[in-house]
Amino acid sequence: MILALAGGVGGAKLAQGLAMVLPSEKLTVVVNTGDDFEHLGLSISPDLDTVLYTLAGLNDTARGWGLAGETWAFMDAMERLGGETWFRLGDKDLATHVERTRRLKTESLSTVIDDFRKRLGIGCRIAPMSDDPVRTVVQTQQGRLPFQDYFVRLQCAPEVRGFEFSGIASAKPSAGFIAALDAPDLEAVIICPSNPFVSVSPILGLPGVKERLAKRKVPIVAVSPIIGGEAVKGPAAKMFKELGLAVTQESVAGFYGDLLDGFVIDERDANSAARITGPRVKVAQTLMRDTEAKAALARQVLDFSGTLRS
Ligand code: FO1
Repeated sequence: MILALAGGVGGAKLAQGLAMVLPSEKLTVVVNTGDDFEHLGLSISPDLDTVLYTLAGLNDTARGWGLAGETWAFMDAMERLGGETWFRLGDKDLATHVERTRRLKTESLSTVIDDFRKRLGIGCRIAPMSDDPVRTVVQTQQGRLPFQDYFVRLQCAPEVRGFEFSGIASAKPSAGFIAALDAPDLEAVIICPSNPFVSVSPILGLPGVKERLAKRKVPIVAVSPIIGGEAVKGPAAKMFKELGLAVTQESVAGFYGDLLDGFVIDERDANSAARITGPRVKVAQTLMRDTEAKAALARQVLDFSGTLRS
């Protein structure tokens, strides 16, 4: 069994690759919920929805979030009424949020997501990292900002000083996450190319997760979200700079520290391999432009993790 840890777009792409090359019962994808928030009275889980829509083949690849073929009548009507429109909820996407919000009154997020993924025809397991609320807060030079305010409303403009994950100390990993961490047939943990600060950190920071990982003698392999000094998508590179770190593969590997057995970097950064101490390094084509590239990277990551197994 392979456990993949994922945030938004980059994480969803590799998760899709893994889902293409593994039998569905051999894959569990655990997803960050630190980006979740309540908006217009609805429970929004952006990373879970990105993973669901991508694995179902329903995602909008150009925009990077939401559903393909989306329409915006709800947002237009909201604008006419002077309502909040900075966070755009498409008409089709709205159904996900309305139905999730209704069901969360009596069910856990895990149960709702498991049902959604079955209804969307997804074979592998998808679990939120936790059923308890964890909310990422970005510490910036403009003060502390809830994640979506920083990310969408302010377009990641404020300079970052650090991060908090409100609620994490009392949050428990979800049952699906614990089951994967403790699975007797666990073969490897793959950290997808998601933002280390805001997508992967909350998952690894849940109480007991690092301890459970340390007990398992399975390879932990991260795929870097940085290529040639830039993030493929999102503010990861900007965050590294603002936190006083070089935007390099060494910085990404350094962020994960002792946790990693393997680290996958892009061909463009091949010359940094020699400077990475600690994990074994694999150089691969990590830019996932199409489904073939996602499957090819997934295969290489799995083969690499196989060579790390003692
Ligand atoms: N990202 C944006 O940049 N602008 C939006 O208006 C926006 C709306 C949105 C609605 C539903 C959803 O599931 C995601 C949405 N996202 C939007 C993406 C999302 O907020 C971020 O990409 C993630 O939180 C970062 O991983």
